[in-house]
Amino acid sequence: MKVIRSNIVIPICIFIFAAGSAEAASYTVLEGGVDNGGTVRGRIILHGSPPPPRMLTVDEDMEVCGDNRPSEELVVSDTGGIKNAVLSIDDIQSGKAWSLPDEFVYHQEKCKFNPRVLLIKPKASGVVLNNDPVGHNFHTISRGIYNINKKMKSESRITVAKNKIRRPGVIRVKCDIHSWMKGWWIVARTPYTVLSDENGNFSITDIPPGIYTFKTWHEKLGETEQTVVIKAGETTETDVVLEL
Ligand SMILES: [Cu+2]
Repeated sequence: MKVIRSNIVIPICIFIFAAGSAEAASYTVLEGGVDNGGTVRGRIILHGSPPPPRMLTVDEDMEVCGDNRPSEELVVSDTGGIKNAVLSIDDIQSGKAWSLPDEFVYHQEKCKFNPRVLLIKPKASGVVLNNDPVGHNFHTISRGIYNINKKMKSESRITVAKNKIRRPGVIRVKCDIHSWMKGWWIVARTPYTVLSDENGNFSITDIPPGIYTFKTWHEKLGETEQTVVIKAGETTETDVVLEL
């Protein structure tokens, strides 16, 4: 398999919270899948040494929530790989089937959102669980994608009905009782949307050949875009280096 490598250093100084255009064409799944598609893979890497994790003060419900804890806003491996970056190609109108579920599950456990970054299929329904024996106040912030601000009793749930999440984009999640609780919901535009793993690795497969915009998003490091060329049956290797 031919591998095309491009190493790109992109300094980041702007944090863009909102998602891009709301009015892109909707995505169509090709029956029979993508024949002889290409792959883009690589690593998301932090430039330089990571700072020590910021410590979060746990000052409510400590008997359930536990002690002060390191923030997970920037998780970097020993070799500099960045976890929980979102990599996507949004400008594909038709292609492979979705692997994200039609119904997502989101947890609050020991006063922490799990997972920290959740990928969601457009128009998916879902459930938010409070698994803790204390109350939370589940609060989402977005530009009209899905906004809710609701008290949750201990061991309770909120149901998110189908179509309540209106469009792709970024939704910030917080708890108003426990100020350290933070999370993100990323509503994908296409199935060509993945998270980097704990070593910063990612792989997006079955891409129809073409020239696309390859996007990265990270909650702390912001957004980048670059052009990626996908050839039939080939792998394009792209490492993205982000700066604090
Ligand atoms: Cu809470």
